[in-house]
Amino acid sequence: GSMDLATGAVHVPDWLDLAAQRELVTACRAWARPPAGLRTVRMPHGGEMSVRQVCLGWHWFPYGYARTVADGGGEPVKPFPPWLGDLARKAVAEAYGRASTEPYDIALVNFYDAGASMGLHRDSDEWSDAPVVSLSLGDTCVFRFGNTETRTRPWTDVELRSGDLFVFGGPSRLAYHGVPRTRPGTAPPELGLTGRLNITLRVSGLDG
Ligand code: MD3
Ligand code: FE
Repeated sequence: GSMDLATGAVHVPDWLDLAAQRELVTACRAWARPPAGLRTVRMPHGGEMSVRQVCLGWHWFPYGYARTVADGGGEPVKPFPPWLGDLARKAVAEAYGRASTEPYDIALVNFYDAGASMGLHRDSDEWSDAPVVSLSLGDTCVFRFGNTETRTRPWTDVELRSGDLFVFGGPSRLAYHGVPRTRPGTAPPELGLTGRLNITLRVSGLDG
């Protein structure tokens, strides 16, 4: 069954069966290939994120979106396939128990190797309040869900496992969150995946 972590933050463990997980891993591997493939995100003050990322539909950079790989070679970003939008609406429908007609048009795929982590942040670069859909594949991680006011406590740590769905909408849409660590070696062996993948599906609120 699903669990509400906060209003609008719904965790559905084991939402994807193994066959669906394998299909998504295969798709992520294809998206990771150049051009406009996997890249290291550079922060404006010179740091690099330990998580590597590939974008579909819109290219994310700190702090905005573009149609080309702004911090790479300027290649056009890969298209967002319609089936991912269908999957996002189905995820929202099942997590919230109501239909979704939101125009999902962005996928951000994060690749975590054994030492990778993501600091506490808010996702505020989208011009839409549509829920963010998160799908986890591979190694288990510790996911930290904070509050909407400060980057400090209170927060709650939950484990996200391969196949889990999380939907973040309503008052949780702008909550601070991060991934302090993964648990290397915990991926289901049948996936043939080293590390962790997270796919977030979003509505840009941008046109075209
Ligand atoms: C809560 N990704 O890509 S997924 C991100 O596991 C990101 O790679 C993490 O944070 C990951 O921005 C966490 C869970 C998640 C995603 C988006 C959210 C939680 C969220 C947006 C708003 C609130
Ligand atoms: Fe985020």
